[in-house]
Amino acid sequence: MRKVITYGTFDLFHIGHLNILRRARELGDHLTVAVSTDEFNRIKGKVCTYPYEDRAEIVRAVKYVDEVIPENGWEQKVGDIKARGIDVFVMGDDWLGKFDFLKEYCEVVYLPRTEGVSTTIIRNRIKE
Ligand code: C2G
Repeated sequence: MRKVITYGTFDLFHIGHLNILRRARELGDHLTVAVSTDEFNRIKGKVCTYPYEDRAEIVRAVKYVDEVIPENGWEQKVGDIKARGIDVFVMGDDWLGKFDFLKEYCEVVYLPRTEGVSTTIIRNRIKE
């Protein structure tokens, strides 16, 4: 079984999130998604609209997702990849190159972001 993992906040779930999860799952047979906790988002400097429990539950309900785990910090990726026998690490290409150090442990794939949508754009549109 070819196992894929990806990481993210997934706040105000939108088509860009769905696209990356679908494409990540298509790279293997099993997709684990590590959803950033509220505490880790504070470290990332992100203020979320939805709390972790809601963001994780929404991602868990996506048919491309087989497993959701919490992302508590920057440093857990190597451990996750080893512990879970991950074959492919996937991120959107806004992270291009940032996780190449993981190539020692698994394949690293950066997928094109979905243009024109982001949590920030959605939040600003709601404010208008
Ligand atoms: N994404 C995308 N297209 C968009 C918006 C987001 O493909 N229009 C992708 C991002 O590239 C990322 C995933 O969706 O791979 C989740 O995006 P965010 O929730 O913004 O996650 P981020 O804050 O980038 O957290 O350790 C890694 C971090 O947790 C990544």
